[in-house]
Amino acid sequence: FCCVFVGFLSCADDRKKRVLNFPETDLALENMIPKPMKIIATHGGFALDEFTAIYTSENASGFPEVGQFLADKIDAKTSLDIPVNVAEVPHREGIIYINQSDSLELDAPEAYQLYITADSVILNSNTAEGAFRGVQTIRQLIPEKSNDTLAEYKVWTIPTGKIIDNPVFEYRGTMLDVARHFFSVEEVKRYIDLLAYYKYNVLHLHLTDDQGWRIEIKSWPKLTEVSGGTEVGGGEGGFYTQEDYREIVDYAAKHHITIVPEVDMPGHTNAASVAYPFLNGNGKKVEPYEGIEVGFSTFDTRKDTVYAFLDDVIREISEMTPGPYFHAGGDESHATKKEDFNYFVERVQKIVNKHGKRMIGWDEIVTADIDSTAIPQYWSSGDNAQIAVKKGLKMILSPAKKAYLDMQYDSLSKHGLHWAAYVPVDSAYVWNPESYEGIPMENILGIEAPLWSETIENFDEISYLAFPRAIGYSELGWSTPENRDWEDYRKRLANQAPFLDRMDVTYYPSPLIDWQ
Ligand code: TNX
Repeated sequence: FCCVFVGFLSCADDRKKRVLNFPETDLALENMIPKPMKIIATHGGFALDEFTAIYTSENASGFPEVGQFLADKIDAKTSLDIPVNVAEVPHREGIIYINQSDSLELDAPEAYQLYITADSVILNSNTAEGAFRGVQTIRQLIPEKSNDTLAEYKVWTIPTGKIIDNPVFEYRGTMLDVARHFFSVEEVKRYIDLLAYYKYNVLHLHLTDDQGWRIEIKSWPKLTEVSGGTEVGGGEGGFYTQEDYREIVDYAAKHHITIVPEVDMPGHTNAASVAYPFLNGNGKKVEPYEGIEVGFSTFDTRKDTVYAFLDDVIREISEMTPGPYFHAGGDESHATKKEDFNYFVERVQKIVNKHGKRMIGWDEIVTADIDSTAIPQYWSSGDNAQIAVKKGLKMILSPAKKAYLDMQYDSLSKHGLHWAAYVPVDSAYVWNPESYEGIPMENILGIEAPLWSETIENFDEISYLAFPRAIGYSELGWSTPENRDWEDYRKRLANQAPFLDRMDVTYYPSPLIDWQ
């Protein structure tokens, strides 16, 4: 009745003031992935509804953007239009505060604390990055469906309590091979949307291989003019202009995700040599290649012109890449003599460092005389991992038989390979990066799940191989071993289905999971 005379807001305000009778909640039983470090439930409810507003620290860099990101995601999920940092909104209650704070229980760049009471949600973090991770937790706590019996308006109940959270590993990545098959900027953005929700912080792009070169280099234009147009199986390929690449980097940065660019060398370089034959070192005539064999190509490691070329390539890519890493490949260089390989890796590391980046390389690089800033990525050789330990290096764990997203789930899988193993959803989850093959924790920077694309060529096929396994790797990278348990995980995973469906992700419906 009051609405008619004094307007909608004051009427709504009267309704809101009624105490809502929430059914008992349990924050500790929510389906959060990755599982937060510490959860204390207080069994009440916070009403996310049309009266909610978001306020952030306004002078702390990146915080207002994190607040707006949350508002946009709430809108996508609930159609609520939540104002962010709007001064005079009368009668708002049930506020979400996102505060910059340097007095957290944990002093770490991605740490956050979340206090949820009936009146407010308070998210504290020292950095916008930490706040962004905390926002993903809030997103995951918002139920898919509103409760329409609590009040005359729709209410999404967020369980009350406290969460203290921080990741175990500082590097939590996945890799997308855009060389074997090309994926568009839009497809990469969709992938980033999904990774961000599970608190990944790195996306490694495998930009070059025998079958194609995907990144424009202004000083060597034929790389993409000639070798951007080929891919596995004879499709049309594609490549990122420098503007496209910057767009991906910016989009990732808005999701607090670092792009790691990879130029794979000295092997896996047939496409580069097709464009510029002087690079070729295998003594054979180079032809475009659309098969999936590996190990036949190599740069000529003893020519100074090859290093002049690489200086340009690494400089141009590094200039567009704000993150600290440059991945120089180094795997399966079977057509390169051992001493040439080591010489090559040593010279390339100097070029990478000169352009301000830390070099990552596949585990084979450990035989070269690399310095302590180099990061081997363990994919197949336990011996190489032990050499890395002896050299005191930090490494990235991507053991193929556990962490390769392109491995088939089982012999019936529609896509994927199985040279390392079949990797069903439980096998992908049940292992400990903290104690893998006796590698000490201090030698592990983090984990990464690579998605090679010989057998996939569109987003649905990415989805089939990456999901749900990528969700499990996010938990292996973030959550403590005490907080990981297959039986508990498989229930939480089952409850990701509504989110994945809403995002149009055609995940593999593993029979090990009782999908909701
Ligand atoms: C091995 S893993 C490769 C890739 C293939 C992949 C397929 C690695 C460093 N090299 O060239 O795409 O197997 O699973």
